[in-house]
Amino acid sequence: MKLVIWRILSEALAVRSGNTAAGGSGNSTVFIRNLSLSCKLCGKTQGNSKKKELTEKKLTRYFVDQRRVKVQAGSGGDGCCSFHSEPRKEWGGPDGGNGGNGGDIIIKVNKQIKSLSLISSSYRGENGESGRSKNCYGRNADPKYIQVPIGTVVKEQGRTVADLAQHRQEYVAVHGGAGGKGNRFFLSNENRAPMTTTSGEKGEERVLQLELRTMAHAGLVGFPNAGKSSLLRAISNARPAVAAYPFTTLNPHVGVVKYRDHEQLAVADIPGIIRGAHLNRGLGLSFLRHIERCRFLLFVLDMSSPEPWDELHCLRHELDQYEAGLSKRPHAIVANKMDLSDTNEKLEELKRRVKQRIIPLSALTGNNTEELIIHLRELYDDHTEENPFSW
Ligand SMILES: Nc1nc2c(ncn2[C@@H]2O[C@H](COP(=O)(O)OP(=O)(O)OP(=O)(O)O)[C@@H](O)[C@H]2O)c(=O)[nH]1
Ligand SMILES: [Mg+2]
Repeated sequence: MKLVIWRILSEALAVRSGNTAAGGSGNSTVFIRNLSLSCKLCGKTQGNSKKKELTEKKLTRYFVDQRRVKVQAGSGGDGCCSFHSEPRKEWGGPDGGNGGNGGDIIIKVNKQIKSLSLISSSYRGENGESGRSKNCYGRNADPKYIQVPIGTVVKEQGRTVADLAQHRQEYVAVHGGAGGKGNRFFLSNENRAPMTTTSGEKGEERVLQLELRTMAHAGLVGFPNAGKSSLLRAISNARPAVAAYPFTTLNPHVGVVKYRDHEQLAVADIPGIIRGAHLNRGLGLSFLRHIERCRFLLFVLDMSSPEPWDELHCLRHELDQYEAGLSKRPHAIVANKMDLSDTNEKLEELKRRVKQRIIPLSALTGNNTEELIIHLRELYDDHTEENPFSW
């Protein structure tokens, strides 16, 4: 490669000197500039590498939050039946080696992975090698890893068998079969020439359900169009799609709010919830499941709606119907769209009806978002001991 570049450069210099000799001094600079334009590095500095943001439609294709997988571990290698024999050593005795163990299949957490989209529907472990003559043992098969994101729950027939909440945590889904024994293993004083061998055991087989629950410190819960995605954009680095129609967000997005002392807090934008979500209406149950994994909740109310307190009541009802006491999690109420007219009267009415703290703000203008950021930190500091997950 270096040689080729060197050749091109030397040819370029040759042309340049030729041109100068012919009196065409202007051409040489043009030639060299063209050469540098074709270089990738220069393309980058000119801003060609700016990536387009993924649209919500594309994100749906990439984000998968549950998968059914069939896992079958590798079988053990067979034991070998052989007898040693060489010139002048006619009765060398049994020397058949044992087979190697089959490979396990291990589910392992990798924090770089964000969804279950790369998980296949079935996995098969490697088989162990068979034993060979001259007492050679077969090689044990290497385990096969299935990489999953943090917050994956492994279920078998609806029963949770593993809850993977830490980076690099592992769960051995199926064990490989043990290798068989060669005839050397059966050598004894009673039997000096055993012919017995055993074959390798079959690897275990299971059908597992992998489910992903968004794990964030805070979850934004609200009706469609309440401004959850706009709020996440306003307080964090995440860039979920925002539009004036319901169900813009089809997948949860997680953004990180950073504090001066380098503490980081994850906030999840959860797709809109409607009446009857606990009966799987709208985007339904799959998203109530994500809320279950948030340590505290932020109820986002659209203050331009006719009765925001009714929205709040309905949201709490849906959460409680899904899981009793879910709406009692530490929470705050965010009164959004306060930049619009007639919202102040509704805020007063909301304060009269609801005793909890209400944070009025506008996600669009960014007005009073600091109060929410500070309150988030207070919630986080107050409930650190309850944290079952480490970030
Ligand atoms: N005036 C005003 N408009 C807002 C505010 N916050 C959000 N909006 C608008 O409300 C509309 C919906 O906002 P989104 O952030 O997409 O709402 P969402 O809750 O994420 O909606 P879904 O993803 O459909 O559940 C958009 O047109 C926003 O521009 C606000 O504070 N003031
Ligand atoms: Mg949204």
